[in-house]
Amino acid sequence: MHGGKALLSPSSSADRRLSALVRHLEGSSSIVMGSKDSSIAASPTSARNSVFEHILQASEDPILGVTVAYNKDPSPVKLNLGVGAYRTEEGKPLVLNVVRRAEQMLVNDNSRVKEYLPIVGLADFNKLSAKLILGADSPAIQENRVTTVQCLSGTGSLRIGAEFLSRHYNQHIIYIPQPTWGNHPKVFALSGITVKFYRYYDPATRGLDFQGLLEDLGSAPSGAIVLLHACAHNPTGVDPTPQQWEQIRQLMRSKALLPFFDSAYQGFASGNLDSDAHSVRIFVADGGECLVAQSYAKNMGLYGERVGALSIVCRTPDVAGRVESQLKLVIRPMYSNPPLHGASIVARILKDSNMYQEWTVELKAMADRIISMRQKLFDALRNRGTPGDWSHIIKQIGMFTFTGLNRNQVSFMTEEYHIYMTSDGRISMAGLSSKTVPHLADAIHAAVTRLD
Ligand code: KET
Repeated sequence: MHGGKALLSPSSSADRRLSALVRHLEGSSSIVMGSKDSSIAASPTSARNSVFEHILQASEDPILGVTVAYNKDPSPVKLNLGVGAYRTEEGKPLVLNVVRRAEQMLVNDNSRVKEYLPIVGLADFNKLSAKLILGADSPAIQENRVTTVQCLSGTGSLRIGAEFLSRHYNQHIIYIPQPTWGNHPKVFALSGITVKFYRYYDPATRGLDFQGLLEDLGSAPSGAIVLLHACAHNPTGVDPTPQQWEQIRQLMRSKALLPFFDSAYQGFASGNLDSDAHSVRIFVADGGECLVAQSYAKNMGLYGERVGALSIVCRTPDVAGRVESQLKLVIRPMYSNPPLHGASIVARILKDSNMYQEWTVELKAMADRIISMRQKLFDALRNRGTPGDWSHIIKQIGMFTFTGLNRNQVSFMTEEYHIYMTSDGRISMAGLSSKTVPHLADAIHAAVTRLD
């Protein structure tokens, strides 16, 4: 979308975008938007040299690249614990029954057409998504202070929110947790927002560095944006307690810090959709403003359908209306309007109380299977007498275990045991099954006994 330099100097990216816009408005726009060196784009093709000759090979994405490496490995025992994608006990991807049923209904409904959706997406889907995360009785919804737009899953929702803030919010600094999902810094930096970190995880206790968090947010400039994982923090699996959330809320509100929630795992932490929305709801209950990016990739297993929503909770309906009008201007030149199919599935399920009920049961079953994998892996390591305290495996929450294994141990496990995971030592518990636990436990045991 913009030049690769943006990561290093977001302000120059914003400058470039502004000057491209000025040139465009002056009617002299002949350059490629975002290109720093227009001579490259303008150079004539010749028989021998590619106009792309100067382009360097980029490295694979730290998470999705793990799947690329896994796919190339011919070993029959290979195991992909990289990307956060749910697998059954048989190691197979899962399409929820309720999703299949909703799809059947959509296919059989001859009144359905394939017209474009509005720029903001499917109205029912938006309304029901806000209700799902904010609660059916949310005063903000009742007072019409929430604007929700359908976006391309969680990532697209974050990206639209970031772009909106970059254009219309006065403070261009975001604080994100250290560590966080690897795509967060890129999404915000490419939107022209300066990325800073706040302390979150303490490797010594394998728990929350709450003091560090409070200190860092306490010294953030007034009005700064703060990214918060709504639940099931990725990659650490460590969430604040309700009391700690309350302290975070008070601190943030006292400093007018703007909360931007990333909710990619609602229902996956506790198995309960309402409990997993607790953090977001306390921030909305105080009447203040916030942004929420929702993803249905994990909790409805709709990964490839790219279904998500961005909600912006505002002080008044009037502000919400104007915010929505500007969100449309962000979305229209990016992808015009979002896809119909996935949002229609979600809307069907959320609208019908039987289907909703069926979904919560299937969701709970996924969450429970992950929890049972935690216990199995913990027991397997204890039975092997693997050195170290592995209790964090059962204490952590959500899809991932942040094992504490280092980069060398991870490469050893990949080379010797064909186990694929991200280099920070994160494993997707959702990719594990009773059959593969012993293989993983053998690999961890060998890694920690042979390598420091
Ligand atoms: N936020 C968080 C915290 C997150 O872990 C993911 C995905 C997303 C947003 C985006 O999901 P989307 O598919 O755009 O709705 N995380 C997994 C997949 C990925 O990296 O894309 C992962 O961490 O493995």
